[in-house]
Amino acid sequence: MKRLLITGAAGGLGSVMRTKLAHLADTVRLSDVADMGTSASNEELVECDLSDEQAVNELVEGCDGIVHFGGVSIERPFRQIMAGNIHGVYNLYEAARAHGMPRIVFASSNHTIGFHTQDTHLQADCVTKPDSLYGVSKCFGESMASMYHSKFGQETAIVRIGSSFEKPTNHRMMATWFSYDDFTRLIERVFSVRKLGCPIIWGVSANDEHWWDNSQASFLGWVPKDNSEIFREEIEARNERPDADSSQSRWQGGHFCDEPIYKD
Ligand code: NAI
Ligand code: 15L
Repeated sequence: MKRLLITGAAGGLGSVMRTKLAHLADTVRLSDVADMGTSASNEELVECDLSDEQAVNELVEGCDGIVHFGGVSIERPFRQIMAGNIHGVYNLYEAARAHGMPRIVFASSNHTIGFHTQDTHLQADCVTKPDSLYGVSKCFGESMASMYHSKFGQETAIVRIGSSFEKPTNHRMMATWFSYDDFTRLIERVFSVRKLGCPIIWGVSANDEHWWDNSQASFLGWVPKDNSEIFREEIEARNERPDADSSQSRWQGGHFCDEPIYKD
């Protein structure tokens, strides 16, 4: 494609993926409210607050694909979540509608289903059970993707990311870890299949411990390759196993289930 937009480019995933996804487009447009560093020769940097409707409209113009990482990524007061994840997602989908409906990868989260117990195996069409205002905002994003698909034909890959970091850092992440390379290969498939639609895909590697079944997204031809087991010794040496009745052991969303409602 000619131009790929990556929002949230200053964040943990954005700063890794700006390099890993560079081969997908002639130009990669990067946006964030935070500092994105210096641009490589194939990059355009655009400072943009996702809650600014006009700015997002201009940001999306001329883009053939979007990887939407931008927004609040943990539990925060509602005002912040509303700006980044509610207004921000509305602005993104309206801008996409105005500019030829480029295919979108929406970074959703396991916190949409965090209050399912860890002994439950879930399909993509399971009932949501958000564990936080943050999780609720990601349910909103998933619903926006679905509505814009049904009404206008906008295509989105809704990726319910588990824990996408360099490596797992606790016992829960043995089941939720999603390697950067598996995520990269998933995004490559999303932009190469002829017809995408609006599937929900569990963003998780091929971990021995697992709670999520991706068979409903098998049409993508994406098969994760990495496995958190290679980190097992390190995890067990560094972390005590949490009590069986703690949120870390009981709920899929782990400690997000214990978060209070934060006030400004
Ligand atoms: P992050 O917090 O490191 O990056 C998010 C970026 O969005 C930040 O650079 C921040 O400045 C930017 N941002 C926040 N509000 C904004 C606004 N109003 N306007 C413009 N930019 C704004 O998060 P991370 O880990 O890189 O995650 C990326 C996306 O993936 C997030 O949407 C997160 O919710 C989602 N996700 C990540 C997971 C992970 O394991 N890394 C797991 C599940 C979901
Ligand atoms: C998320 O949704 C967060 O954005 C990320 O920071 C992690 O907390 C991840 O979920 C997780 O559940 O490990």
